[in-house]
Amino acid sequence: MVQKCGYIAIIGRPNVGKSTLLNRFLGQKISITSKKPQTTRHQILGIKTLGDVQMIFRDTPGIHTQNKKALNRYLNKAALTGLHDIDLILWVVEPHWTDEEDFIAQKLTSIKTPIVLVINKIDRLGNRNELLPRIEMFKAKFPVKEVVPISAEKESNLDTLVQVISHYLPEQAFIFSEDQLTDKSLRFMASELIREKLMRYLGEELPYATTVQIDSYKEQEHLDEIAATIFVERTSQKAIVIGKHGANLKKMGTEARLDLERLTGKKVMLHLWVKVKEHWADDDAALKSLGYNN
Ligand SMILES: Nc1nc2c(ncn2[C@@H]2O[C@H](COP(=O)(O)OP(=O)(O)OP(=O)(O)O)[C@@H](O)[C@H]2O)c(=O)[nH]1
Ligand SMILES: [Mg+2]
Repeated sequence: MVQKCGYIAIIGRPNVGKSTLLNRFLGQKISITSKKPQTTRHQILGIKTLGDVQMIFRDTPGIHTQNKKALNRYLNKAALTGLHDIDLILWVVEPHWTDEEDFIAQKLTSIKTPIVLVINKIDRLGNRNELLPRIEMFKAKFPVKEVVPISAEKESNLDTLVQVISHYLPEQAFIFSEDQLTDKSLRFMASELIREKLMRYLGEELPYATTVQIDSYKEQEHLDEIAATIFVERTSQKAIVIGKHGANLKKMGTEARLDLERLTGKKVMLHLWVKVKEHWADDDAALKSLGYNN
């Protein structure tokens, strides 16, 4: 049996549904998602082996044009590095073109890797007849190999997308074992699942002032014990994260713990602290110490 195997980067502006697409491909949540832009902050590999084809997906942070802080620069770099060395790029868009698509198009012109344009969220189009003109519009804006309309959330047309992807993968032996789902450690997953709750439950701006560090992760046979620190930039933010009588922290901690129990299949004890670290998002050294390494 000839095996096919290759790397596929999922790129696009923030909030278009890249991580949702990855999770739906894999049938498991390995990349966190939220209604807010800039949810993903790291490159995350998700591996799917289907018969004689192994697809190694790389989820990436949303590419954006407001380069305000060191963290923003880090995110764009994490999204755009390594695009030369892979087999296929899935450029995910919503059914309309924005300035950020222009910015991405410009970044992609010098890259030789084949690009498939994935129009996500087609469930939002009121009328199916709107789809064709939009596909034509995208093709006129940027020459791509193929355009595949999908809805990640409703899992529509994902089979077609998988077939298209397989076509671009080289014949070579699998790189990962067939049952491996991601390259990330439980420690990383724990910090991400906590950060997902911050993205989902804190107000509009506050999530961007937070990050999570795992202080210790003790794996035991029936129980994993995790201690983690949530960093914020100011004391006033600390109070909001904790909430009245600790209510916010408790709610977010419980949800993260339940996700972690689902992931590990064990009981989890999660200890959460909140600390102030000024300017962590605008300081390269601080970013590095918090695990943002390019
Ligand atoms: N209606 C609809 N919503 C979707 C679809 N796919 C994703 N979403 C929603 O879009 C929002 C953003 O999804 P994410 O997967 O976090 O987006 P992302 O592109 O990874 O975002 P960043 O990591 O911030 O770059 C979430 O609220 C998803 O539920 C879809 O097919 N249809
Ligand atoms: Mg994402």
